[in-house]
Amino acid sequence: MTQQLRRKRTRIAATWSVVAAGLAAAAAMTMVMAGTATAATTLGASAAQTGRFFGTAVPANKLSDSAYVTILNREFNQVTPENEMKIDATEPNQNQFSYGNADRIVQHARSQGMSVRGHTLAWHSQQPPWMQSLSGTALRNAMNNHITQVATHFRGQVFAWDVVNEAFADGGSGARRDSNLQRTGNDWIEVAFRTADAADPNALLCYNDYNIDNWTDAKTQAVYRMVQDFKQRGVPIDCVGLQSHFTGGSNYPSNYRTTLSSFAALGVDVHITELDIRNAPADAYRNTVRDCMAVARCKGITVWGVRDSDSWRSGEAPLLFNGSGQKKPAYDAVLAELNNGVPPTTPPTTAPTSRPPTTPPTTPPTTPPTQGPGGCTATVSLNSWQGGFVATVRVTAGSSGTNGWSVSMTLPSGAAVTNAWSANRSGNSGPVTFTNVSYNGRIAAGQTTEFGFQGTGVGTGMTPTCSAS
Ligand code: G2I
Repeated sequence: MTQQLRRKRTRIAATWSVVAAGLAAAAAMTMVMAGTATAATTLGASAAQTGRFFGTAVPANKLSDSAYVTILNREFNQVTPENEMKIDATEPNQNQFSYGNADRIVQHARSQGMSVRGHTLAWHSQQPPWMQSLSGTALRNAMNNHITQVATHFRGQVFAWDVVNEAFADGGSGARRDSNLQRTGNDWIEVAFRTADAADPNALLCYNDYNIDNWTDAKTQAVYRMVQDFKQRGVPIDCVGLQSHFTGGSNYPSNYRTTLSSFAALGVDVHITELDIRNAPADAYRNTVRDCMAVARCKGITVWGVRDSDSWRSGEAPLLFNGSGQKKPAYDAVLAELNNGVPPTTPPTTAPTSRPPTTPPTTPPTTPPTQGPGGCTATVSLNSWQGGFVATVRVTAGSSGTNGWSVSMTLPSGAAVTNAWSANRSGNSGPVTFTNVSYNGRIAAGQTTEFGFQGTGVGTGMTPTCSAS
């Protein structure tokens, strides 16, 4: 890839981090300074406070299950199609592509402001029969064509791809897994990454595998060395996905955090991509989430299903909701840990730079104006993505400062506010008004404060008006 494209991706990813950190910082400030806000009450909102995602695998056929969709929409801010983006689903016949079910999941996610992880472009498993029968150059070309077509189709809608899935062998060998793809040549993985990068230079490109959770396992070490090698040689890899299926024979390892931080230290993000834990013990879930929160580049967690009855291993009841859709003890443990997190990246200058104290400060953080009202102005800046946006609103006091302020604007048709911070809100579509919270009503002459809100739809074209008291 060109350096230009490389920088582009880095910039976009960084923008997201800053937005996320701003969200986190704003939430933290609200908690600390106003003393009124409470911790977020859903998994996705809690993860978003620290710029992370909390998602789930979603199969298309569950989108018509209203009990399922209620939980999905309420709790999660990221989805991974469980099977619908796999090779057999998207290219059932060679060069005939089929995106119906994957598109349905993506559309649902976008309508809810959820991000989408793409899973997966190159894998030895779930290949359609035509691909299973190919080898050599014909297979290599087919792989590249598949990656190009699928990554292009979902460009702008998928923020991260599992480009290559499960390419290493189990056991102590540290070797590549034997497969038809591997037999096309050892460079097939890096070729897959370069091909994906050319098709979608803005998506984060991940290597994804299971049983790479225990730092001392040969398989973990082998994947680590591959990522290290890719980074050294400039192969475009941005992230490692640890599936973290602590089901079957696998358990949460006590050195899990070492694994997460070791991968992160190579300069890649870490995603926990398919988490489930046999019988869902609260402790193991708590430890897993705590480890992620402790590693700045652990950017999110995806559980492999919503309710136990949705799990590929339903017999182990490994998820956060029971078959009736009720929260299990593991849910409470996960939520508590997500609410304990610190921002993963450096917050903006107005934000606290370290873990916020748990008690509110006794003095207000801004200088009270000596007189007022003297008017105010407001400007809005946007960070947008497909299906949603974060608006940051800057309020500037006029010549005599403010004791309180109110900012009104009209949202474009189809846009709606999902949450706001550092301001009280009335309305969520069309005309909306934000007023100061207790700690940021007083602004000295010429000084500023900021609040923000997140929305679905397109947020461009909002013109805020400010009035002071
Ligand atoms: O096996 C668990 C996961 C391991 N990591 C990669 C993931 O992609 C994988 O997901 C599972 C899905 O959860 C299953 O739903 O992948 C399986 C296939 O490898 C999926 O199972 C398949 C069944 O084997 C098919 O018989 C079935 O038609 O699901 C298909 C759709 O329900």
